[in-house]
Amino acid sequence: MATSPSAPIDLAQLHSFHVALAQSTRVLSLLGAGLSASSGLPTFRGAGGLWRTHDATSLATPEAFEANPGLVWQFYSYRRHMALQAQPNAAHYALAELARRMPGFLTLSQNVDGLSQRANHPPAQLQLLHGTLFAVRCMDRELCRYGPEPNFVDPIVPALAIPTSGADPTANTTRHSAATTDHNHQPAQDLDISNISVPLDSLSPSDLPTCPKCTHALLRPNVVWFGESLPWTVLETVDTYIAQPPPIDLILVLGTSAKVFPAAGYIAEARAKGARVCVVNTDVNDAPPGGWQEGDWFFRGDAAVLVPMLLE
Ligand code: BV8
Repeated sequence: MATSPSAPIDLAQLHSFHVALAQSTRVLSLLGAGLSASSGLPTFRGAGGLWRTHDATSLATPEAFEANPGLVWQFYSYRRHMALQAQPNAAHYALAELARRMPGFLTLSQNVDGLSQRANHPPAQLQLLHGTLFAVRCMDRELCRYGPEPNFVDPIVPALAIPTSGADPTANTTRHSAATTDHNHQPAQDLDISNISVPLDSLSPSDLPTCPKCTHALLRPNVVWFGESLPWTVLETVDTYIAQPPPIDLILVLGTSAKVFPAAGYIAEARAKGARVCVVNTDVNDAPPGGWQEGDWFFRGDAAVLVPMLLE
């Protein structure tokens, strides 16, 4: 590891990274929630993390959706709203700029927030490993197969609007009527999802987004839930990139705890193809799987500040 975790950025290490980047033609980046933290989007495992109050697997699995579509849709509606309110930060733009100037650069994003896309990251150089909040598809994958279709409507259906903070979200009002008659309601925002005890009996399936094609099945967010395979086209694209010569020069690991697989596994795969690893993270303890190795760079701090410095 090249930079002590507590030191301010080491200019010698920054220079050595710049030299390596200037000599590189094939660079991967692996993006995590920390990249969007400065855009105001909470990470999953950090303080106040979205999943601190709800374990990931209690909200992001097909079984959770099957058991409680109202809560799971509330979680996603809340995140859709937050992401739409957020703006890409300087790191998103710096990565998009690197893609434009380096044809051999490929971004692997674990983020579903749409901020890389809104920073005009060239789409051919952006692989969305875990899908996006802003597309929906029909749950009926046998007969219907509607979608994925882009969808930026917020809230996606009126019943998913969350009461303004003045109102008592726990009031036993049936949300359905409240959402249609009480003009104080506004889309899900600020409130921490874990503080909302939704009278779920009022979120009947008919209140939730339903498929416009088959009209009977629910729509779901086009994200990859735990226990689901990453999209085969994405897997194939990434595997092809990693397998093809010449070797990979660098992998930038930006704002990720690197705990979710197979995404985190790409770090070791890139290393095996000769890549040096550059980590940007606020926490030195979130080392790449397998730990730090000789030649790694570690730049501690906010990705929104450090990534533009690294890629300038
Ligand atoms: C699958 C979409 C098989 C939904 C997400 C080994 C191999 C394969 C699978 C597994 C395996 N071991 C375990 C598994 C199962 C599982 C898994 O990995 N579990 C984990 C919990 C151990 N994996 C799966 O289920 C995957 N599917 O394997 O399928 C299969 C094959 C064929 C057929 C059928 C099935 C699917 C995983 C995808 C899950 N979906 N997202 C949604 O978002 O709601 S994952 C979700 O969590 C995110 O997308 C992201 O990937 C992950 C969160 O990670 P991070 O982005 O890193 O965020 P986190 O908060 O953890 O960390 C933030 C970091 O930023 C921290 O380090 C922090 O210090 C830092 N930071 C904070 N602020 C800043 C900062 N850094 C810089 N600047 C700052 N300002």
